[in-house]
Amino acid sequence: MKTAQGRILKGIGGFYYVETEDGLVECRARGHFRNDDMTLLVGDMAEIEYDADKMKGVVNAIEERKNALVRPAVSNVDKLYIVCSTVLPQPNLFNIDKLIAIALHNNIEPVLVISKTDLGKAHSLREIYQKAGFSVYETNPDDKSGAEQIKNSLSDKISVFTGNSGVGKSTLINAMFPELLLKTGEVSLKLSRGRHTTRHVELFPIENGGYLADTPGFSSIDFEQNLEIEKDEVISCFPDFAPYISDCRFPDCLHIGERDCSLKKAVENGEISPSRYESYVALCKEAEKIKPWEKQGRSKK
Ligand SMILES: Nc1nc2c(ncn2[C@@H]2O[C@H](COP(=O)(O)OP(=O)(O)OP(=O)(O)O)[C@@H](O)[C@H]2O)c(=O)[nH]1
Ligand SMILES: [Mg+2]
Ligand SMILES: [Zn+2]
Repeated sequence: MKTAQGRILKGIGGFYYVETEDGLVECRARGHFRNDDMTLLVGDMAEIEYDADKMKGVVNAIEERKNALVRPAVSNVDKLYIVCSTVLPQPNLFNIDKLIAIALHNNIEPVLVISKTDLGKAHSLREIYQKAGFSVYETNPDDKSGAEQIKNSLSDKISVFTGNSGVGKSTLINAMFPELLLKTGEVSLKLSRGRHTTRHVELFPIENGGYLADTPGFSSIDFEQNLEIEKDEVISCFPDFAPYISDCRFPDCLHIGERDCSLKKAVENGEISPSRYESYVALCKEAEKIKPWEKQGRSKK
């Protein structure tokens, strides 16, 4: 038996596939993980014991996580690439803003990727998110430079691609790393929805260091994911609002119904995009509804 430390690259049917110097080792988790109600995640650094001839082993322990996302289920993430298409499916700004908030709350850098720029205009999306201070990339299959720029932004990090089913996550990853030969699927024209082609999260090592993850997409309807924070913390997930919130009349202003609110003035003046503000208000409302027992940070468990 050999011991090693390596990253979990995928997990399927109760097996975890851990990267070692000998290659990918198929591991089971020791029973105590189940007893502690702890699920291992793709992205975890695992301590394993394995038989190098059979390439099978067990995970004995995992290192403390930097962060953990629920959906997609992946840990130790540095950058979250939120992919949205100009059309087919239509972008949902609230879901984008929620994903950005989830990323920031977990100390992850959010990045916006606008796909299908051959089918529709990227301009208004780009403007909203560039103005808010985030990195924005554009891609389509005929534009090699977009994929190239994104590829150059990946090194030495764990980068996760998320977004609706059918926006083109796997297509983009194939454009950057053709050797991966990821499966892609047509979008249903009738429903303007993807077909959930990617079925599990998988991390791929990148030749110059770092990893990238393809993940299963969601549809706008089943995108249910709570931010799990207090109402007064939501504002910290909107760093673009920070310059505008010091002059409100009330020091504890939540910037929703109050008078003389400098954030609302910034929206009226066009300094903040109305959709960003609407998402903020909607997330505050959601935070109010979450029950206290749902808030217990699952993240670091
Ligand atoms: N015209 C156009 N089509 C694209 C573009 N990107 C992806 N597609 C097409 O969109 C469809 C869905 O692409 P996928 O890469 O499978 O989408 P996905 O985001 O991985 O979807 P899931 O795995 O279901 O989450 C495929 O038919 C792609 O060929 C693009 O930039 N322009
Ligand atoms: Mg896919
Ligand atoms: Zn205010």
